[in-house]
Amino acid sequence: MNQVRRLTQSGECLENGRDSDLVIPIMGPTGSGKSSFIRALLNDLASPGPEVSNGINSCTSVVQHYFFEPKSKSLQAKINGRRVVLVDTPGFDDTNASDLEILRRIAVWLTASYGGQMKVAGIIYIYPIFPGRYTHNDRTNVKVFKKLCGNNGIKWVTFATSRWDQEEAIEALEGKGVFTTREGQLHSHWKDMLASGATSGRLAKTNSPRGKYSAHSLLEEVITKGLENKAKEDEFAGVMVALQEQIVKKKRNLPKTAAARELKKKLDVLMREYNSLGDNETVRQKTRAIVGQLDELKISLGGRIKLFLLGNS
Ligand SMILES: Nc1nc2c(ncn2[C@@H]2O[C@H](COP(=O)(O)OP(=O)(O)OP(=O)(O)O)[C@@H](O)[C@H]2O)c(=O)[nH]1
Ligand SMILES: [Mg+2]
Repeated sequence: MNQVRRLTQSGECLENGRDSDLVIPIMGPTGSGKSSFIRALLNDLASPGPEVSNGINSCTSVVQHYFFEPKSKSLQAKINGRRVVLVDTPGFDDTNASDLEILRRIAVWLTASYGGQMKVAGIIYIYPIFPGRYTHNDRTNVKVFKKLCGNNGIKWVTFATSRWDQEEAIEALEGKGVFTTREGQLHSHWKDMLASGATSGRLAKTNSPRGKYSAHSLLEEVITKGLENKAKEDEFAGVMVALQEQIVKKKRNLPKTAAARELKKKLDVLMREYNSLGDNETVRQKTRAIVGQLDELKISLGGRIKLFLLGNS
């Protein structure tokens, strides 16, 4: 638990968790719509929701949980008095915090809440269907996410694409079926996880429980799937994600977890990219930030590269 205690110094966690809680972390890149999804669920219940930003900078900086009490009778019947805990997370590629810091904040919440015994009922990964390209960074972020979940966690994952409310407007400009085509392309990027039991869904920015791609129906699907993954008949199983299990049960330090090792690979590639851009102040700043993270992850860099990067500072 030392690792957990050390981690909690830099982050939030949920105190007084109940075994019966249905915990659902919401993950995905910065700006993908994680906080908007939670707001859409909470707004019509007049609860204070997470902050959402339409600026260019990342918005959510700490992991924060919200309790959701469904109005829908069918969902109420399914959860049968349990609390639904939605966990908003900051996305990788954040404007203000490094990927390693983001991973640390997520690890803190997952390991420190529920005395390290927390089991999630589902994990939602939100990615915007439009605009933008599926970049190398997007691919590596999903790889880190996959390692964070671990093999056991994959069947609890739902990939949700956001921004489906823009489909009609964009089709008018770019032709019929453009969103469906993009969705198919995303599914092919996620095919391994989809083949291993992850599912997918669509989201639109709406507060209406009856909206076409409503946050409510997606959440209901996720909870239904989570409750169906039973340990024994009539017993909710839940899953401990790999990141949590490796820190709590296997007592690994964060840098030794599979997710952090995957993150190292991403940083290595970024480092090579910046190195090839030549020597200027922006490149030096970016590479210094990456070197800091790699150092923390105990990557041994060739002395020559380090000298090249830091020698000019
Ligand atoms: N049209 C449309 N806009 C959306 C949708 N989801 C999110 N947005 C907008 O996208 C922007 C970013 O949304 P956020 O919910 O703050 O994204 P986030 O994933 O929480 O971002 P970080 O907190 O920075 O990690 C805001 O302007 C939202 O209004 C959607 O489904 N449709
Ligand atoms: Mg947010």
